[in-house]
Amino acid sequence: MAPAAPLQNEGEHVLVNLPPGSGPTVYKEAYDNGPRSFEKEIEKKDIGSPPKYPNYLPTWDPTVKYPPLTPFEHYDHGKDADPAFPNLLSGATVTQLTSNIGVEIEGVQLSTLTNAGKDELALFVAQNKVAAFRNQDFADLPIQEALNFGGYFGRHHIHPTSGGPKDHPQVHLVHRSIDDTSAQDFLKQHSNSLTWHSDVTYEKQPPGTTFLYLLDGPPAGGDTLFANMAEAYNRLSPEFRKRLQGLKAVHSAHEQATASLTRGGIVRREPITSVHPVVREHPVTKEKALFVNPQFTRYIIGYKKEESDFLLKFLYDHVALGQDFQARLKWAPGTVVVWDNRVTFHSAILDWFDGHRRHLARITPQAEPPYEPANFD
Ligand SMILES: O=C(O)CCC(=O)C(=O)O
Ligand SMILES: [Fe+2]
Repeated sequence: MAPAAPLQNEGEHVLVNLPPGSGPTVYKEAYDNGPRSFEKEIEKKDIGSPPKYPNYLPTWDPTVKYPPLTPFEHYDHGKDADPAFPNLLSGATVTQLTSNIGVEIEGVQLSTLTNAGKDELALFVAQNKVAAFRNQDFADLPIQEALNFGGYFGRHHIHPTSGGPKDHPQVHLVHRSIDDTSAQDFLKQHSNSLTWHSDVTYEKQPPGTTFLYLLDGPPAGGDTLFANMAEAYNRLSPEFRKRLQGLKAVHSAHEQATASLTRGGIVRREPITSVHPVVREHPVTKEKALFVNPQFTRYIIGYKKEESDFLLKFLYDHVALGQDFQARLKWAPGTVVVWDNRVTFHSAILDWFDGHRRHLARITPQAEPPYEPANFD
């Protein structure tokens, strides 16, 4: 039997077969119309316009397996940045999207940045949480050059269940072909498509500075939401913040792997669980941020199930309702969005129904193991 396509949007890798004691998150499966067939996922050149970036179409080999990830020393280049950003922003126009999260930048070409400019990019993104760089040549570079650029920010993560461009498994692809109906099918049974998460937090060293760039998208719809998890933490009362001190949570890759296998997709690396602090510190800005998310966090260690579910649900609702610490990014040809995965949540919005392809590529450098702040105030 031909293998089914791997899931192409990590935000939709959701809870299945929750073991007892797992989290409060409501099950959301955007592919509940059953496994998509290999044939359906592969672009059919005779349907609609051909893909603009065929070199970025997803490929996968179900026989390829990767060993467990090994620890590595992450160096965050944001530490070396000039906080005036002379190498990043000279000649640039920067527009703030909200008071506390999100900027749009015109007049910078990321691919030409010097290392000093890249250092500043790491700090700039950590401070602003998410930055949309317009009119970039990133998608037109040879894929290896894009990877070389991203590799400056940390070791490339290879996603356990997604397809990648041929010969470049380090690139995570978000891809819906023109004839894909999974979003419509999902919304027949759900009232919204939100899947708030930080990427692959089940890893021991989850990603930091992360790059997502548009290859092809619908003329309207398919925006991406972001939330500022440092501001989400700051909005809590001092008494409540004290309650979070010392708490640790289990993050699990098992449900994502099970979901992939259930659909006939791939699992390239054995799923793991990791324990991370509920509040982490950013190594450069020293900001504290909430670090639990509905996709991958299962429970708080030491709490009974009802207590853990209650606390996690409160924190997830707090972020989902926090429009005053969220930003909504609109994609346009040439846009590269860079976020700091340590201090943000994001969610795709599956709201386009007009037979358009949506195709993005993610470069996902890993960062340090999350650590708890030494001082809670
Ligand atoms: O499709 C999107 O807008 C976001 C996908 C996502 O969650 C990711 O690339 O990490
Ligand atoms: Fe994601």
